Amino acid sequence: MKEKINHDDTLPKDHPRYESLKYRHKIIEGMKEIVVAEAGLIAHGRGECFDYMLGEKTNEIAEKAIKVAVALLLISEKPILSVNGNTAALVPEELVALSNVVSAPLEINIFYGKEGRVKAITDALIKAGATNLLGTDESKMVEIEELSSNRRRVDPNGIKIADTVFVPLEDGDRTEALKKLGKKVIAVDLNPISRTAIWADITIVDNIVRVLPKMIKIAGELKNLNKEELRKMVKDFDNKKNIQDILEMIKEHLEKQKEGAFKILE
Ligand code: PTJ
Repeated sequence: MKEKINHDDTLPKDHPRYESLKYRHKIIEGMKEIVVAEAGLIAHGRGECFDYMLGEKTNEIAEKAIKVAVALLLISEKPILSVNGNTAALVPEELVALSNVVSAPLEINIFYGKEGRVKAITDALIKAGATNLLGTDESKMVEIEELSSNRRRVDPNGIKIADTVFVPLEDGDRTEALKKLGKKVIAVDLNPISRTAIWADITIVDNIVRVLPKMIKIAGELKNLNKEELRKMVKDFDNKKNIQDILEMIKEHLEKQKEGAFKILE
């Protein structure tokens, strides 16, 4: 076996799974730098599995949720973008760009509180151009009582006082706690029936690596609309229907695969 198999530069660009392998390797490299938790590899694999069932592309249902999510960020008084290890490894520059375009600070908030991880994630985001970072000074954190995991430790100027929190790739308990505190939650989760997906106000069922570039582009467009139009988009959105539509779409996609998947053999 070739050495350095984990390095991006050894991946042949014409490999049929190049994109997928590229992000897989980012996660592995991120784990070596302790940006990504060990469990982050498992979470990524679970995401890949759901992505297959979505055809590994952004569908029109997710596209609509993305648009409404951007509208909500733009009308919020104190929006915050929560960052964990996986997102910092996969899409650091895009997180910074979205933060700038919707004027929402990035807050590091991790589930696995291994020593040195906050610093490693801080460094990765600064390298990607971040200037407005919260959640970096562990001595200043306050607690969300409704939560028992490490995610209860939040920045007093960030998630604690936020009205809207963007939570990409989340484990199960926080969205429920944030909702009970009266906050709006936007989730990005490839699993449409995770607890996070179900509890969120707006669930984008798509891969974070495709979602962020779209959000950045759409934010540029929606910024020109007046707040009333944006409010109406948010008010008209039905997250239960959104998730049910995605589940229907997955069923249809799998049905098509019964025949379609074998076309590569012809
Ligand atoms: O960095 P930390 O310590 O905050 O930990 C982050 C992880 C992701 C390890 C932690 O939050 C965790 O254990 O999450 P779960 O419970 O595995 O849930 C992650 C969810 O994200 C799963 O439903 C996955 O399907 C989904 N997911 C994984 N990769 C992606 C994704 N969703 C969107 N885009 C992805 N690339």
